[in-house]
Amino acid sequence: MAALYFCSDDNNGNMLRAMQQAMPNLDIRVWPNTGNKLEIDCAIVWMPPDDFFDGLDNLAHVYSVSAGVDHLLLHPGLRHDIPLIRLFDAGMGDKMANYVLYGALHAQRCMPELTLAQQARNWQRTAIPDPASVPIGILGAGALGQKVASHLSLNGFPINQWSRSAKQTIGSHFIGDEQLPAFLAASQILVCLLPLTANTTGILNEKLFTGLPDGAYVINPGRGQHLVVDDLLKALDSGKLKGAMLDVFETEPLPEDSPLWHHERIVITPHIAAASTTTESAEQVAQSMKDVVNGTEPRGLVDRQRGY
Ligand code: NDP
Ligand code: OXD
Repeated sequence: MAALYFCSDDNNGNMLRAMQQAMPNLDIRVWPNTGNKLEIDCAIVWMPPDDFFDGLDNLAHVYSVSAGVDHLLLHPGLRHDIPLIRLFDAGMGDKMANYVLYGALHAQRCMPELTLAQQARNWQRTAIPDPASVPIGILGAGALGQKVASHLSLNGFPINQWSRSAKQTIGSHFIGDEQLPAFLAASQILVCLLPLTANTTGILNEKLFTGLPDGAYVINPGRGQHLVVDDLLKALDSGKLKGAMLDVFETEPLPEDSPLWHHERIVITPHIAAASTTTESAEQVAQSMKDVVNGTEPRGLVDRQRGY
């Protein structure tokens, strides 16, 4: 048994070392040094290149060093019958909670307006609303959505959460397309923590923005393809939305000529909302491998039908 490893942003090798420490008896090969490809029966990856899976004819499992698996579901070289196992929180929850809190405070403290006032040297004393009067709607109530909800709630914001299925959440919970309009109408700040699937691609669009209260603020650390950029720009320019904070983009790095870079009401971060912790990631991969060997379903097994 051998594993083939590739993590696109593991520049200092910390993730690889954590994997080696957590699985000292596993033969971990680092792409492109594959050795005999037929000995490889699993892959540990984040954003593998298009030819990564070529010739891995005995590949049986893929472990994604990420929460989102869209990069694998859409990978041109990965067979559709190979089970995918993803990370579940793995240190991302706390970081994501702080990222979203930062964006929420930016909106609640009227920073989009105050930043413009500063540029105009305008001493614009603005009445700051209490967090209790700024409800936040979170699209997604999974591993990250729930962590974010608790953190925002502890900071005084009322919470709405939206998901596909019923579950116990903090604040008010809305389910499915039928309850989406009520959820949106009640959300002054909207956070997207959905996985990218056929159903969620382009969900942050003109129709959805229209359903939000006037002057709402959008935070997207989900995936770039959730957002229809032109619709966002129109909603910002018309004043329907007062601002947005974006961490993820359809093309990353965000191209230099993107209009998003220069928009005065948009805060951009380069997909750094929540990196997973190396030790927790490696321990989860090791545990999932044990589960597979023991015939137990690993916690992060992806349901390919659902797309997450
Ligand atoms: P989970 O799979 O744990 O949660 C996903 C949530 O979305 C679930 O509550 C699910 O509903 C809900 N959902 C999925 N599809 C729909 C739909 N069609 N309608 C309504 N609700 C839906 O994912 P995580 O919380 O672990 O991660 C969420 C996403 O965050 C990742 O997929 C990734 O894209 C992004 N991410 C971004 C990072 C960054 O640094 N920017 C870091 C990590 C993740 P239900 O509960 O009913 O299944
Ligand atoms: C993830 C991410 O999905 O980092 O884990 O975006």
